[in-house]
Amino acid sequence: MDKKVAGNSKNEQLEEFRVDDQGQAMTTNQGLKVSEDEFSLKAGERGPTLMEDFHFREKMTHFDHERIPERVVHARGYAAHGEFEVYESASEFTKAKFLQTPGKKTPVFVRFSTVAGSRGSGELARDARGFATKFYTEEGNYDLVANNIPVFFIQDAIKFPDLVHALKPEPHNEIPQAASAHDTFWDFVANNQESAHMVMWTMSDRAIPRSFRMMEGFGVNTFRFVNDAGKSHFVKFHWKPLLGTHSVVWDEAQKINGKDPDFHRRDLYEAIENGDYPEYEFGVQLIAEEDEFKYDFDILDPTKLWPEEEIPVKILGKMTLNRNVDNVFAETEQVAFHPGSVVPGIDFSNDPLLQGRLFSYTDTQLIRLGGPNFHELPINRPVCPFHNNQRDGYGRQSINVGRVSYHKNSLANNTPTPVSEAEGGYTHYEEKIDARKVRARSESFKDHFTQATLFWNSMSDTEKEHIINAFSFELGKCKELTVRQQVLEMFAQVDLDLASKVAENLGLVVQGVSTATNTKSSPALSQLNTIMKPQTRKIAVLVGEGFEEDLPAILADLKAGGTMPEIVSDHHGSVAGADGTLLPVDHTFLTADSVLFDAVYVASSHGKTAMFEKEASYFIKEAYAHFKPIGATFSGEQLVDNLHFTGQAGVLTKETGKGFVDSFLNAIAAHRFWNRAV
Ligand code: HDE
Repeated sequence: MDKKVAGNSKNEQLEEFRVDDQGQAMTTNQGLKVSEDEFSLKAGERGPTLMEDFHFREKMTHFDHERIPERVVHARGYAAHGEFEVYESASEFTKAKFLQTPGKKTPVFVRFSTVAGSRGSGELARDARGFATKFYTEEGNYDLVANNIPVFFIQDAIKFPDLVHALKPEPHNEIPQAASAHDTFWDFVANNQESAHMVMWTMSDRAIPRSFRMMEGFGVNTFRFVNDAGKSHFVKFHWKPLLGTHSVVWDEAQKINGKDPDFHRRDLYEAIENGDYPEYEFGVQLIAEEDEFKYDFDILDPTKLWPEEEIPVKILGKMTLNRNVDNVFAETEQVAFHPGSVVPGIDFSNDPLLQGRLFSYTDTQLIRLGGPNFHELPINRPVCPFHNNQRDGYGRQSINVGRVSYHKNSLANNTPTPVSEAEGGYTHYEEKIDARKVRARSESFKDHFTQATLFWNSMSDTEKEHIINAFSFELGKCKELTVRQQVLEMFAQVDLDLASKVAENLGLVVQGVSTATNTKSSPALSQLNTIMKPQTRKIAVLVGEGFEEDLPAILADLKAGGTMPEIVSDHHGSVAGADGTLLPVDHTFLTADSVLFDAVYVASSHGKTAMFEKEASYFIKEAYAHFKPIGATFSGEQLVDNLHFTGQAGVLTKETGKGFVDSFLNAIAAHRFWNRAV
């Protein structure tokens, strides 16, 4: 896509800061042309380097200072630009200008992330994912700093440092990286039981997404919408991906981390470069102020979700990500999100997690981005003008002219001046508060298990099995028996069957009595009920020399169905069909792996080398073990038959032509076939 597209105010603003070095003479940062960049200035060819070599000093000093601290959480992330378009006016509930007019577009920047790992960690960690969106609105930046899980581990922000210390690699040996499968995390869980609900989610398939393009986003905290008349609603924010919500399986996730630790960013980057722009609908759940106490959970408690069956998600618009960044450091790394960046019509609730978040983000950015002027970085600048009396500090870019930098004043006619609400001035919602100052948790926050059980009840049998396996893996990695036992006792309060099955895998028994009684479920929570489509799915097409002449037409039909067939063979270059047609090879068995694809299409049983059959069989076996659709035609059927997979769910042989393509596309849309006999 043309980076210089007009009509997107953020993109036009960024254009002012883009620098293209290509074709230019090399200079120092002072603009001095450089005559030599490979040799430092020396006293004689074999002599010592001289202090006066300002070019060497400048180049090395800059390099020495190239790194900034990574984010204390959400360090590993990837971002893209896009736009948000309104479907339906939200004026009944909020006066936020960017949500008023159907068809109105607002530029956005979205950063996805894992939470626990360092900047260079594998992207398929079992973890929550960040999903942070900056809307560059005409009233200032609005940040929706969301996750792909709708609840959180803790109820009060003061516990966040404890949670993160427990989750991060253990301090005495810095192990394990980007993983919750260790003693301190589970010790925290067992001793801070408000985490029960979120842990159910992080042990579920939600924590190993197939793609950033296939994840839901949730604002987690309860916010407020306020309309023009001053009426307030409590609101929870949602993103719903138009490709549906899908995950990989745990064995696959671990292997992807080795084969391609950049799997998620590569997927996002390539989809955008291919024009397959990721899309997410934006929705809100609303509760009128007067209904605050109508529910059997506290709507300010961030460990609780609002069941969508009870409080439906109202879809207001759609976000499309359509442009990759030019420079990952300048944009993705330097972007600074803050849940406190709001616009008129959006306000906060008293959710104690949110209240603490409102402090933490700017604070952490002050150290990460080196001072108070990070709002001036191109990626963080609002697209509307900004004026105040804040001055100076590291890296200041604006040259504020004039001598007045205080309010009130007469020398500048008392400007810049605050403006009234009617003129767009932000006013805080005048919530009435009559309370005692206390350090306490509300009684209404004390039920930690009912919704954890709701989540469990809502899972399909397959999803339940994955959760049992996830707990068994994670606790199996804990060294301390007491930690394992405490966690078992805790999750027996969610569901005894769950805890007993995990206990069995660990060679332990649940000792206490389960008090779990909730029998409710929420179908919206199961990923089996999501959107299923084949679009943008990657197919590994295993092809050897002498392939059948119908193959190119089948591949064209698969592409027309929106999938991405890629040729895998035993050598690079191209493979020749029986009629002499050449197909360029995208990958060999050495560079590709079944875990990097959604489906396998076996079009040949042999290749140039004897290794073809062995390598192809391994490829198919692994895809089968991960429940992926497998299609086979021509001699490829034989390979699948040799493995005794013919006739199994999601294994398509014995079909040809258009019939094969249609069935295969349907199978790919189904994502996985959980009901395989072996
Ligand atoms: Fe964050 N969180 N968080 N968080 N969070 C940060 O800010 C924090 C929470 C989320 O791509 C930090 O700039 C506290 C919930 C995302 O740049 C930090 C608490 C949700 C990102 C911070 C929470 C989030 C962050 C670290 C509990 C989902 C990455 C770097 C009270 C709604 C944004 C930074 C990006 C980042 C604090 C809990 C989402 C330390 C204190 C709940 C997506 O300020």
